[in-house]
Amino acid sequence: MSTLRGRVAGLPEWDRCAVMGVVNVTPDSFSDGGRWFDTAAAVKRGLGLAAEGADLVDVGGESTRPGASRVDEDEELRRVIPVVRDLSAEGVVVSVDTMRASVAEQAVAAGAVLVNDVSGGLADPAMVPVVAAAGVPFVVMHWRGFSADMNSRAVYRDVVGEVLAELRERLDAVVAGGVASERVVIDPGLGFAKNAEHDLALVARLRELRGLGRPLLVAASRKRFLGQVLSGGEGSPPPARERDAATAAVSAIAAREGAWAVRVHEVRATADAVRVARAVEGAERTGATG
Ligand code: PMM
Repeated sequence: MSTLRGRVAGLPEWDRCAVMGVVNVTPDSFSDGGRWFDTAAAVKRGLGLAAEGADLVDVGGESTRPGASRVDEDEELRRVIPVVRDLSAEGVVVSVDTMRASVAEQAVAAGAVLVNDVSGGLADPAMVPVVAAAGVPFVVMHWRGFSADMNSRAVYRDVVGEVLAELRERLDAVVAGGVASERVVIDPGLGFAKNAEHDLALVARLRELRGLGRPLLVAASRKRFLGQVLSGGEGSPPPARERDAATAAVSAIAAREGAWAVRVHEVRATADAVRVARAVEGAERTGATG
């Protein structure tokens, strides 16, 4: 099934959908903000996620929740770099979640092996050249603009078709900019300039995104669309921290649809979900008749 999932040059290969645990070193991230807002606590959290089964740990210092304003560069560096350094030194496979080339560059120097840019290189013109020069894998997410006003850009006639076309354009641009295509991961950017209906359509049709020929990262964890699904559109949605079972359900779906990795805040249930998906894949392959 690795043909379905694809391989990312420069990273370990897992025999199932990989689990990326999230450490947001921010005071305001919508789902876990504030809890890991100092280096020691963030490192401890990252090690805990790895112990629970995270294959990679994604460290970010800037909240991208809808309406969020930007953090300044020095502050982002101060939050992220020591956490990347300490986790890498402990043998954790670290990715850095940043839209800034300077942060990506210093994080790679501190041990990060993957750059996860929610803007797909659009926010900072220096990002693609930095990633190309560093020779590290790069996550290109579907993005239509900064969080402050992204909800106004959630307008589509055919969300899957448009996300596919816009991702293809970014993929071509980053490859033209010198990033090896074998190192590019694509991501539909659930919740970024998308409403719940858009997010669900994308989850339903993940397989079509695999048509871009690159491994797929899916990051549904605790997002608004899950809150809306759980509230049934009535009453207030459950708080972010009560959306982990729903997140694990999406992880199982994504793994079955051939996602290369899922990015989650709570690792344990998703680590189980991707293993169940692998076992089902195995049964499918051997054509077990029971
Ligand atoms: N979402 C968030 C942050 N980073 N990275 C990728 N590749 N894809 C995403 O969808 C994504 C991301 C926002 O969620 P958080 O604040 O809960 O981490």
